[in-house]
Amino acid sequence: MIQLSILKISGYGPWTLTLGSDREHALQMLQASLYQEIQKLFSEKNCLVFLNRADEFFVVSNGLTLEDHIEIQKNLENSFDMRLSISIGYADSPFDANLKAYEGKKNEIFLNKEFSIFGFINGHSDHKVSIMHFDVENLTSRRKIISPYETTSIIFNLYAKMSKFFLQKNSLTFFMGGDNFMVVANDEAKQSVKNFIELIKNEDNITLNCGIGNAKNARDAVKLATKSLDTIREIRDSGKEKPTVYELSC
Ligand SMILES: Nc1nc2c(ncn2[C@@H]2O[C@H](COP(=O)(O)OP(=O)(O)OP(=O)(O)O)[C@@H](O)[C@H]2O)c(=O)[nH]1
Ligand SMILES: [Mg+2]
Repeated sequence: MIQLSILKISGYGPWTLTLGSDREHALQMLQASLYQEIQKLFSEKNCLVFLNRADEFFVVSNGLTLEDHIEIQKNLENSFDMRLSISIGYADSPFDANLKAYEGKKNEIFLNKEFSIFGFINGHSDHKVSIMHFDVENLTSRRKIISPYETTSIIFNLYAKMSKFFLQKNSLTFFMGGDNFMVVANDEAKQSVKNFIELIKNEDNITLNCGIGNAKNARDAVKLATKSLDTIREIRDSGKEKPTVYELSC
């Protein structure tokens, strides 16, 4: 079971227009500082925030109650002039949790009207979260022969393929920076990882490594996913044959 909280800036589009046309630098600074604060507030509560198109944020919020969300809203209201809505959903698959959150907002199902919180909440639970951390093998050596922008183009093409592939498995992919991607996964996605790695090897000649982490909250799952990825590197660097996928649970 995954609980997702989707934060969106309220009335952002019309408000940006009020800044005039010399606004892009200001919007970029605002979005970056908003992301910093949101990641800080949620990670302190053992969640992890995934940046979605810069003005929207997906939080894997397993274990978080309505009171926790209200506390975060109060903090954000103190720090920023703008308001954010939070849509919460939970389901067996990450994609369905996103649908529930969407439905809650669309149908104006309020969990708390004063703080613009919509949807359905599971709160305290001991269901598990699975995160897959993907990384390109030896991107550094490619960068020696491919220019920075061409490298970006390759990474974004990979992102598009990964998002499409894992959406078909009802899972959600996010780009984390560099050559790193994380998938908020269900069992179906985990079972298809080797197929995806093989597909990308055949189509694009890119080798991917994948660390998987399973835990009761997102931050622990991400920690274990990254630890799994680092374990693949350690096995490789010790000269032994490395696995392409490694999984840890707690
Ligand atoms: N978001 C995120 N970015 C990372 C992480 N580790 C590295 N990076 C980024 O990824 C880039 C590439 O680093 P690596 O993946 O370690 O380099 P590599 O040459 O591909 O080496 P291997 O992955 O070990 O084969 C770095 O410049 C960072 O920008 C991480 O844990 N999270
Ligand atoms: Mg890499």
